[in-house]
Amino acid sequence: MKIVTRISELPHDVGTSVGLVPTMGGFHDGHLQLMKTARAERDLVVVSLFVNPTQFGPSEDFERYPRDRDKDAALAKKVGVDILFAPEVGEIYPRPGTTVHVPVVSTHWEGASRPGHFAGVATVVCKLFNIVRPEVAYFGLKDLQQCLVISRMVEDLNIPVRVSLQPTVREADGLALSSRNVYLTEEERQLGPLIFQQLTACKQLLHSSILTHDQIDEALKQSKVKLEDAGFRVDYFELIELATAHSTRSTSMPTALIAAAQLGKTRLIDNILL
Ligand code: PAJ
Repeated sequence: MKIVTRISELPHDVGTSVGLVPTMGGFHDGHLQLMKTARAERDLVVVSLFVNPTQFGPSEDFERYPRDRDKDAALAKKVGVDILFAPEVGEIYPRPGTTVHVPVVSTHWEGASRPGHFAGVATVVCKLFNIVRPEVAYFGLKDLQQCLVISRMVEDLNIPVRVSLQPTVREADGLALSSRNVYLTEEERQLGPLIFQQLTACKQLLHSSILTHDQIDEALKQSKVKLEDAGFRVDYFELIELATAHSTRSTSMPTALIAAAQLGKTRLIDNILL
């Protein structure tokens, strides 16, 4: 595996089918599963490792975000990654520049709680697509709204990349793997799986019979209350339609239940497709 920090050092016009896995490091099995899938499907696998400053708010964890390039490089090498692209901030952002704003799917949820977050994500991912020029780019459904934002950007801007969305990798008890799980205390770690339990319970309820709008409202509220009672500060627990990432009370089109909650100092997000 080659570690590359300069855009100019990346191979050009390799003529093979390139797979890109964009990441911010702190690799866990969720990241590694994306790399393994890319490895199985593509000739050349490029993983980007870049803690992107533009997607962090001023009071967020950019400075303390887990960074261990050597450890990440060893893990990536083990799963057969060809190139680890780990640029410095100045390589990606040599000056304040053009930004990408994705409408509709960016506005609510993570977009509302973290102003500017999705513009930062869309801008860096658009740049990575143009820098690496992959045939396929792999993303995890763990960050469902991010998947919707990137898919919409690719469609709207006619970017010649296929976006491949991969299932969420979980701990045995249901907690979605996340680089931020390292922030959880032991007690918080025990509580963590309750988010996925509530998402699953709510999904079962929605599938068990045709519910009225009021009954769906009530089911969402109950899940929220259960999480709050356990000690979470719930940001949202919602039913959304995938086309717009806006709330819905109908399950006749593709939808998902999405949740975000603060546990101590850590913000956890999760979702389940219906
Ligand atoms: P990061 O949080 O490092 O995640 C990199 C990729 O791993 C994303 O596609 C994310 O959805 C996926 N991922 C994280 N946890 C996962 C899990 N438990 N199961 C499956 N996939 C998982 O997401 C980002 O970085 C950044 O926003 C990025 C897209 C790299 C732009 O900076």
